[in-house]
Amino acid sequence: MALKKKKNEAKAAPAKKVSKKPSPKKAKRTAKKTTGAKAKTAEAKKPGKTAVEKGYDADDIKVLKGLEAVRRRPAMYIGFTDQRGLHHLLYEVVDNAVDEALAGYCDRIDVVIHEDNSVTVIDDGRGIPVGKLKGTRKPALEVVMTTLHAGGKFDRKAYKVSGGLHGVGLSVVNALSEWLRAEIYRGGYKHVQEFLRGKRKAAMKKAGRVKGTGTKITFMPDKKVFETVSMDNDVVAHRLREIAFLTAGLKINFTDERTDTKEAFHYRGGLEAFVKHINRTRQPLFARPIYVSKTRDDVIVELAIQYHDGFNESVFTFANNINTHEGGTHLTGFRAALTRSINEYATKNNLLKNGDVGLTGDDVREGLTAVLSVKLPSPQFEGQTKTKLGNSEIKGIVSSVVYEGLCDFFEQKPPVLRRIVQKSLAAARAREAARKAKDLARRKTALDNPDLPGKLADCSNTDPTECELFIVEGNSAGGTAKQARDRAFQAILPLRGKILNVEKARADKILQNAEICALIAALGTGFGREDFDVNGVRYHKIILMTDADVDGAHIRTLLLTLFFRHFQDVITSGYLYVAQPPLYMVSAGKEQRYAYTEAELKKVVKELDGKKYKLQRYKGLGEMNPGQLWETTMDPENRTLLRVTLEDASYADEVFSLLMGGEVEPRRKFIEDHAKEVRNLDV
Ligand code: 0RA
Repeated sequence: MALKKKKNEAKAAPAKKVSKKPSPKKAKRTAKKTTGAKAKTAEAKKPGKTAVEKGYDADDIKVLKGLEAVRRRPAMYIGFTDQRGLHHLLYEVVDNAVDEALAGYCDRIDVVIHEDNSVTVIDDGRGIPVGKLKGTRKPALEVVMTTLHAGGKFDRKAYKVSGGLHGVGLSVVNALSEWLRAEIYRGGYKHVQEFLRGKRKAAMKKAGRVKGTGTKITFMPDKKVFETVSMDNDVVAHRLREIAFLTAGLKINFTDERTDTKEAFHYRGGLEAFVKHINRTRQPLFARPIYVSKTRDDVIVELAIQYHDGFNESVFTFANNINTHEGGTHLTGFRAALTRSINEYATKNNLLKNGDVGLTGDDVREGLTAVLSVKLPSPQFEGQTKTKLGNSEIKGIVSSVVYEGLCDFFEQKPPVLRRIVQKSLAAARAREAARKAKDLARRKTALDNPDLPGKLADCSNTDPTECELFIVEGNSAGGTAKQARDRAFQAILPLRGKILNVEKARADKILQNAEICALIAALGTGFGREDFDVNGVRYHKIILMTDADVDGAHIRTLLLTLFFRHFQDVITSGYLYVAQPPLYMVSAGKEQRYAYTEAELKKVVKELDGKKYKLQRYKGLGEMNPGQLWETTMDPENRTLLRVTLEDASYADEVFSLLMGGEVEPRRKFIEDHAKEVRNLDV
């Protein structure tokens, strides 16, 4: 789960960081950067030789201006200049190689992160064209690498990615790289060209004869642009595995020379293998996933589904290989078709009794694992993180393709249909029983009780937009937090020990858990399909504040899973945060400094050069006194909060089901793979 934390750090935009010592320096650095960029522009405009005199033509000037814009406003092209943006550079190159695979010309991609953080992507596709491009005096390679949106000249892609951050083009990768080297194998020759910050270093050269075709691109992300140039092994591996699942047969080899690790992703079964992979910790109801695939109106629809003996729904959707975490029209179409086809075939086969009123969407999705992938000509991405598919025509297309596919399948495999219907009926009965129990128990449960739980130390302000709720692990840290807080707008809810494993529980059982009931009452949102309403939320900042040790990480994962499963709108509304308590305090004489990461600790120690210092490792929040906790973690002026995205939470959910699932082997492997990070957390 250290992995989770790293991801978070990369993902969320920090709120204010004021007190951290390096920030004035950082500010200076940024200032320098800006003036630096300005100076350069000024230089280019300096009187003297004009661009034309120097041998540039109008096209060259356009090129320089285009890439200069990318360097000046990188976020406009890649979204962020933190680790997320960094990863986008790699994904852009990989996506281009995947396009070759989708066109049927490439079946292998090698990705290597080198020790100096530069990255190489090699594919065995056709190779970027190297001939002179019509209307220019340059090889196509150079145009592709130095011109914004040059892709249009080739129009290799049937399924363009627009609106999102993908598909920005190789020239953006080039512009944001300190250096880039392209090697093209094509027409019997190796061709090489190098670039510096988006500008060609020299003309493309032939460098010997070769057999076969392909492209090799090595780039060094620019330290002047990115906050960090070190890619996260886990995040990259996760994405490459996803791409391999989505592109059946494609071999992706991933080498990280920094850690001397290699992974190979190759799935002949594509989406079927993806679904089996997700269910690897669970007991499936039938061995082989149901698979549907069809192209209609230029839209490719692909779906694999398998039920398991648990209660959760795990549906992953993709549009043009982009993970649509926020769902969209393809998901809506799929859900409608699933409910309709199961109900129809259940009725047709007399599987519903007279008294049964029909299965609801919730009933047919209990214990469902599915992956839905669509490819469409011009996707529109919406939503907070631009991961929601908006094209309205897709709903009907997916719905009809899936409906027909499932009907065909049920026609051929009645035993599988029967098992699904049995499972859905069990879900329907449990839901009905829970509803009755709830009606009976109304007023008795914390759920409907307007009284706030006794453990909650509420704030005096009642305007949700100004209020914060800290969910704190353990009574002792809870006590410190209560003393530390600003009671006007900060509320504290201490949770005792481990909360319930929601992976294994239905709603009725969840409501018997005192900790969760206290949380529901404090949130004010209600709970469950009919009662939950994010508009009732009493705090617009809900902050998970857990210890920086294994237990703390575990509880955070559990809470993220709970929110992901049962309070999802709290996440999509942007109300859920993770607090960032410091890992270390370094005291030298009267001076006290905090370090929030291992890297920061190194820096602080270096800056104290020679001075005697004392190092304290905070294992738990309880080790800080109220003043320290306020100053480092709770004071809005000084703290760093990480906003949780749906992607973070769904990742936590995945990690969690792995850790809590019944299967021992995948769990053992996971713990082994991450043993080092876990140890780091618990020194
Ligand atoms: C433009 C046109 C063609 C291929 C490519 C670009 C291409 C780009 C990348 C980036 C990484 N690997 C790549 N492989 C190919 C089509 C070439 C043709 O028609 O022969």
